[in-house]
Amino acid sequence: MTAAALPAAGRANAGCADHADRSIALARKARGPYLARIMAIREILEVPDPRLKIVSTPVEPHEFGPELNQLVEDMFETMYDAPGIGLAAIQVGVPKRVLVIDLQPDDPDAPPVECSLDGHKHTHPATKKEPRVFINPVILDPAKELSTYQEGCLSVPEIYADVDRPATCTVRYQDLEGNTHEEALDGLLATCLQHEMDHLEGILFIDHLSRLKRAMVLKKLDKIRRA
Ligand code: GNR
Ligand code: NI
Repeated sequence: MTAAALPAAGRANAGCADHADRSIALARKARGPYLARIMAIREILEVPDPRLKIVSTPVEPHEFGPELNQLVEDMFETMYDAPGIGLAAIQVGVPKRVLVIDLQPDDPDAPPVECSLDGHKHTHPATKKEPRVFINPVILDPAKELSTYQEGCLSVPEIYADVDRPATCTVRYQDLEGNTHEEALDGLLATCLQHEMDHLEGILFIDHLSRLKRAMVLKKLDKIRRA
C-alpha cells in the first residue's frame, strides 16, 4: 500500500537547541511535574546487537512512576530526533514492554510556525504531534485481512522492505498511570503497533522476509557496516 516515512523530512526543528522540541513538553506532561531534567536522547541499538533479540518483560504495578515516565520521555525525544514514528524500549536497551508511537512528527502541508523562544524570531516546520504510549500492550483480534506497508526500522538502518501484517487489530494496553484501555487500530497505526510489538518479542521486520530477501538484506547490512 503506502510507504511510511522513516527518515521523513528530518527533524521537526533541527538546529534550535534552546527549545529543541515541543515533544519534550508533551512527553513531560505525560511524565508529570516531578524533577526538571534535561532531555536525554538515548542511543538506539542496531543489528546485530544481541539485545534486540531479548523478550521484554511486563512493567509491574510497582514500576509505574517517575522512572518509567522518564524512560517514556527519553524514548519520545530519541524517536523524534531519529526521526521515526515508533520506538520500543528495547531499542534503547531497556527490556520492558513499553512502546511509543507518533505517526505525525511533522505536517508538511501546514504553514511554518513562528517562534521566539530563544530570543530571536524564527520559524519551524509545523508539527502536529500525537504522542501515544502503550505499556504492556496485547493484540486481541488481528484481522485475517492483511495489508502491506514498506517498513523500515531505526535498529536496521537503510533497509526498507514490504511486510504483510493484519490490516486491523484491537490493542489492550496500560497508560502511564496504569489504567487499562482498549482501542481498535487500522492503517499505519495498526502496522506500526505490530512492528513495535514484534520488538517486545525480539523480532525485527526483516525476520518476516523470505529467506532469500533476508539473505540479501543481511549482505547489504554487512556491507554498510564494513564501509
Ligand atoms: O520509523 C519507523 N517507520 C516505520 C515505517 C513502517 C512500519 C513501521 C515503522 S516503525 C519505524 C521506527 C522503528 O524502528 N520502530 O521500532
Ligand atoms: Ni523498529
